[in-house]
Formats: sequence, structure tokens, C-alpha cells
Amino acid sequence: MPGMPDQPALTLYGFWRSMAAYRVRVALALKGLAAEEIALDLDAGDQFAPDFLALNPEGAVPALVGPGRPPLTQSMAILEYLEERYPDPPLLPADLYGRARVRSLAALIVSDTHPLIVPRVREYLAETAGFDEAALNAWRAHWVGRGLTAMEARLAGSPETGVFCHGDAVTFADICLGNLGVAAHTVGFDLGQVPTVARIIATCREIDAFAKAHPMRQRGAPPAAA
Ligand SMILES: N[C@@H](CCC(=O)N[C@@H](CS)C(=O)NCC(=O)O)C(=O)O
Repeated sequence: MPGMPDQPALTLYGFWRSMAAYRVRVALALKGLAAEEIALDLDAGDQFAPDFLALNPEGAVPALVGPGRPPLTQSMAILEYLEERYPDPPLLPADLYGRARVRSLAALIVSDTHPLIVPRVREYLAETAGFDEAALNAWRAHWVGRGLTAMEARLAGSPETGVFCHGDAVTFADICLGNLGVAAHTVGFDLGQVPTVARIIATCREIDAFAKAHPMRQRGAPPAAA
């Protein structure tokens, strides 16, 4: 497995469509780290298999397993771990305010947008709250659109925004924005409405680490769903 010469063997439990696994995949690649990926099928309920629940009792991906320690879960905790353990290249700014701004932008997506569209929420809406397919699609489009619009307002209105979300280097915020861009495509959101967001997503897509992490390039992705 290619990667840093003396890096420990890493195993990433993911799912081709998972936004949270995408974040870890991009961060690993940007840090030059290799991980073997075990592909779960969340649509088939693999996240509730006893073997996987032993790794993450929450029943969610990603989980990152390394030698000699329990699994790490929660994508942003994993990113923070990678950042401290492998600081080069940095994915957070050097200054305190910059780090807080980047984490704030990331949280808008990771904490306030993504949780509303995960499978367990969609399943609850369908099975308990009576949502049909159209209502589910409207729900997902609403929250993805709201997240993208809020990101546009944050980014377009800030002097700290540069080539990327914060200045001219990739940070956690771009990793999170990249996967919201994938969700935008899924719900048919026109990125023309959010030009700053669209520009940054397009710039990120030119970077190998982002391109290779794209859901449609993962094992398990349906060939026709591009
Ligand atoms: N906040 C968590 C989110 C984890 C999460 O919900 N992952 C989704 C896939 S993107 C999942 O495994 N969902 C399983 C389910 O909802 O049943 C993180 O960032 O790691």
C-alpha cells in the first residue's frame, strides 16, 4: 500500500456515498497517507452488523482503525487527529482566529447540514413521520440548499476568503465544502446561485485528493448514478 514510508497500517470503514467518509478520504490523501478501505453498504444495513457495531456503537461511518488503539470515529475528530499526528501539510491555518473561522465554516456543514440528510434521519421521516419519496427529496434539497446558501454568504462576505475557503491553502473547510458540492449535484441544486462556493468547489475538484475521493469513484458506486 503506497503512503508515507513509516506510516502505520490504517483501515477506513466507509461507504461510497458517505459525506463523512469522503472527508476522511480527502484528508488522508492530502496528508499522503494510505488506508485500506472497507466498503460497507449502508442501504443494506451493514452499519448495524454486530462486527461493525463493535467498532462504532453509533452504527455510522467513518471509522478509522490503526494498530494498537481503539477505532477513531466522527470524521472531524479523525481530521483533528490526522492534523496533529501528521502536521505537514497543514489543513488548519497557523493563527488562532483562522483556525476558529475554518472550524466554524466546517461546522456549518458537518454539524448543521449533513446530520439532517443521513440515512437514519431519512428512514425515520419515511417510516415514522409519513414522508413519501417527493417529501423526502424536498427535505434533502431544502437543507442542502440552505447549507450552500449560508456558506455563500459566509464566504462571499469575508476578506479571509481566498482561492479556498480560508486564504490560498486547502483547509478542513474546503474538505467539508467539497462534499456538500457532491450533495448539491445529488439534489439538483444549481451552483450558479452560489458563485463563490461554486468557484471553490471547482478549484478543489482539480486537486487529485478530492477527485479520487469522489463518491462515484468508490467501490460500490452504481455506474449509472453519476
Ligand atoms: N457526524 C458524523 C456523521 C456520521 C454519519 O452519520 N455517517 C453516515 C454516512 S455519511 C452514516 O454512517 N449513516 C448511517 C445511518 O444513518 O444509518 C461524522 O462526521 O463522522
